Amino acid sequence: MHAITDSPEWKALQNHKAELERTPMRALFASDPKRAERMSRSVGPLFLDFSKNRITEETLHLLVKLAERAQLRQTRDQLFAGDKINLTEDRAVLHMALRNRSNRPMCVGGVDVMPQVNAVLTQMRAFVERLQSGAWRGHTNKPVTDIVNIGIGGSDLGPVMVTEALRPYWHPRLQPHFVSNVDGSHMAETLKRLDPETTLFIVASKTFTTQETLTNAHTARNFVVEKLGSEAAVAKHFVAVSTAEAEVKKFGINPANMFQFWDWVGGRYSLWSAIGLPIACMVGMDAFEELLGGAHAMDEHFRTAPFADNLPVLLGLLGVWYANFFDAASHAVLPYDQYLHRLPAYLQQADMESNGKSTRRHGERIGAYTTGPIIWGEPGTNGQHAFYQLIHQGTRLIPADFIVAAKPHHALKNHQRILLANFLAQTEALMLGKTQDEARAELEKQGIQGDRLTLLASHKTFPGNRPTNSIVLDELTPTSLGMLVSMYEHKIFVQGVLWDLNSYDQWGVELGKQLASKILPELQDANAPLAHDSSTNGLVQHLRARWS
Ligand code: G6Q
Repeated sequence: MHAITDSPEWKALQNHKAELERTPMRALFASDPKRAERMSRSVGPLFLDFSKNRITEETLHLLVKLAERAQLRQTRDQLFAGDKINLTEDRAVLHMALRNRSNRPMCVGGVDVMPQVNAVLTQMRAFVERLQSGAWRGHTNKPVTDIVNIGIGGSDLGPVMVTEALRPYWHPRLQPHFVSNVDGSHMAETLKRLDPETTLFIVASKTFTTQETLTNAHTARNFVVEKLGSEAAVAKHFVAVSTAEAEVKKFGINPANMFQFWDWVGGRYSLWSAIGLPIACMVGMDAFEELLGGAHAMDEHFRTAPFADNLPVLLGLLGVWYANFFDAASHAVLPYDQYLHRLPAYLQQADMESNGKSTRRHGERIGAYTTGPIIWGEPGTNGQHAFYQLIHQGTRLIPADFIVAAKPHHALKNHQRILLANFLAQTEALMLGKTQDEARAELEKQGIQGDRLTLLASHKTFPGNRPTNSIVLDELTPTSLGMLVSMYEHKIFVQGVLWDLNSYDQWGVELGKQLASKILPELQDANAPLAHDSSTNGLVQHLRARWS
């Protein structure tokens, strides 16, 4: 099969880029007072202004043609139809069914999955209501005050990110904790602060075989049994979320306390499933269902809106534009919202695990183009005092998404005004830059002259023309958050289609799972023979001598 880079649409974009290079964004704005109006779109409470990008209407038109060439429409239809588009794992990709609030049938292998989805939602509601009301009691008959989610990767990052984002909705009696790392300090530090009598552990693992999660879960189990003096306590202090009932039973958790999901839900797309249980415990089932509703509204938009008005399609195409035509190696996610402080880490997994690949769907190696960018970021305004220097004046082009909620959850109006002013000022400055003449004029006003003026003017010049998307939520609510996350999930899908990737497997993750289990016995037995490279052998010996 031909690579997308051989298509006339790709060539047309290359030529167009060469032409466009002569016109900076500054000039595009100056020549068209309606630019922002024409390059903004709303879906419910989510507003996207993508006018501060190095594009014209022609660019958009050519990018949409590229999407057509890549068969985006057909692949999107296959996705929603439950076709097994995850070819290497022979699975459908249907996390949209988990939040399908319309309840129209969605099928995998000809079977409507909605009844199972709704049954688990009902089970979750009953559990969450008992937990929040205090009806669920621990072994010593006390209500739960602390919830510890034990999971890693997709069974951790989504729940943490959303739970943190929805902090204003937390139940007042409950505190969440998330233990993911196998580094014992993560569990040890968490357990130090917990009373076993009032703690509930949620063991979250799709496969229920992940070494880190099972190690942490066994440690937590020992803690409960030891402190409460009875194996019977496990039933009151442990629930599981998994696709693997037999493994859950083996661990000793009663299947009645197990919340199920299915193999057509990828780990990093699973926060909408029972993997979202810690979220629901903290914010309540109504708010959790609002989160699902927001994501569903974005699914419907993605499924039906024309490409030129379709937020995930637009964001996906803009990403391709910079990654492939401007050689942008990374993409920054900059939430101007402290509640969204884990969004960059969450999107790092969602995007990089999905599109960090170099094999095409049918097995050909990719040589002629780059795929998924490095995703990174931190909340603003903190980032401004750290890495924004490089975004403004570095030699690399770093497209960035700026995300903000107009209405805050607090009453500190002055803080919000300053936050919004910074959000606006940064995207404006990145677009406009500052010419050498402007820098000189500013310095002259301060009375600086001669060689010093020349030196400072060149250091205080900003190239500008640096692209940003502005994403504005009316307010950070379960609904708008659901929309935001679903928008990014579909953006990732769009890019995967353009790059001809299977965005839904993760062989790099599986490799990590295999490798450590090979070396583990060599740390358990100090005399085990070593047959690695000299560096690894040396490190094993170095560690053996210092540890245990
Ligand atoms: C996500 C990945 C990976 C996975 C973890 C945890 O898409 O597959 O991050 O979520 O490795 O796996 P389990 O849920 O099976 O423990």
